[in-house]
Amino acid sequence: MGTEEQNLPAKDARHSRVFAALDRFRIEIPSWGFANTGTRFGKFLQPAAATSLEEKFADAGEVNRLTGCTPTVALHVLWDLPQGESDVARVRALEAEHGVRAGSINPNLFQEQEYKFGSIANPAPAVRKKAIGHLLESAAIAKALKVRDVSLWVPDGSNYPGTQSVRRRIAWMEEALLATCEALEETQRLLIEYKPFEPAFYHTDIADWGMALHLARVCGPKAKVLVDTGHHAQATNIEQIVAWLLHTGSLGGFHFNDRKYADDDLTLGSIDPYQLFRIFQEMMSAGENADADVAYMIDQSHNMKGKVEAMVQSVVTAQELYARAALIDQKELAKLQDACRLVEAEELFRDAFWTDVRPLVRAWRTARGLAEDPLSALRGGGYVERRAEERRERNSGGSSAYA
Ligand code: LRH
Ligand code: MN
Ligand code: MN
Repeated sequence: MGTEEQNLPAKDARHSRVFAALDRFRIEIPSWGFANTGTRFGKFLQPAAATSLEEKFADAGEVNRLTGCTPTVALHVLWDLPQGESDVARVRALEAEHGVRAGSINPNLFQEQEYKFGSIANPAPAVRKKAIGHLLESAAIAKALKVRDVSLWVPDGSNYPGTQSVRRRIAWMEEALLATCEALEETQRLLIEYKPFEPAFYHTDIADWGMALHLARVCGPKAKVLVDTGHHAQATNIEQIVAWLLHTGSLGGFHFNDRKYADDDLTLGSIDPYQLFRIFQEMMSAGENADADVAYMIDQSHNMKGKVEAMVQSVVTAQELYARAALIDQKELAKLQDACRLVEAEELFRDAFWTDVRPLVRAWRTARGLAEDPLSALRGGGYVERRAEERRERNSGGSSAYA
């Protein structure tokens, strides 16, 4: 028996659970993960980075071709759709050309000069009106593209105690989000993303899941909460938040990334793969269909790794951790939990995490006609090199701080 086969769990229930899990697993990739990004200290440009919506779609199509599980690409309105609704025809043509569809529509309330003191929570009525206008335009784009989710992160907050009324800002946000939800079709959703810090460092207007959940409830059933794994204080028990959001029927989706310190947006599982495993396990413990209406999305933007390579790496990592979580026999685990057989329960949990599922995931890919190893297929296919040739000139602006 080859080592590959020795590593496979016996052809049993575990094996078919993993295949079924991989068959249903889909994860959305962000357009901005293919573009040059940086830190507040500067950008390092990459010759193959995408500089237009066309190039982002091409890269997203390549990732989907290699992995078979990323059929949609998240779009950021100001970065990707500068003409608003008039960009719809352009998106449609790109979808047909590259075999990936537009995914969640992300309004952008953090770039305009007027938003220095906030967007939908700005004390100035005229600024709030402009921000609501952008949310309504984003909802209209989502409608025109027949996309289900508008995925909203509100960057508002303040930097010093006493400089803003937290309570009045809550009421302004309720008004803006309610108006946005009213503009959505019954089948569409507003996903409300929370974050406790950055760009504001004293208070953020939607700092945690409790605040996001309150706003979602004000808006009604179309609004749900979005959990970005990088948006928590260190040591927060994220899977417990997931459990509560599942219990209350208010989990809309995830932005997955990894981090060591803050909202680092590193590739998935690069620092703490056990964290993502625990989230997937929490989802699976709620039943096979628990994630049917939960959008799994990647929100990463790493500066040093090649963009397409980093995206493939993250997608493959997500598949592997999802597969590992699928190894757990949920009924058996529940029995052990009920009997308070702590060590056995923990070992069942840990055993799944420590099982090398890579041979099984490779076998699944082969069975589904996909590249056995997407990362080496990417390297072997020369896609990045070809794109670097075409894009080099557009990416040769040098690296400058605050570009
Ligand atoms: C904010 C955030 C949000 C934005 C993205 C670019 O930190 O996570 O989701 O849309 O980064
Ligand atoms: Mn995010
Ligand atoms: Mn973030």
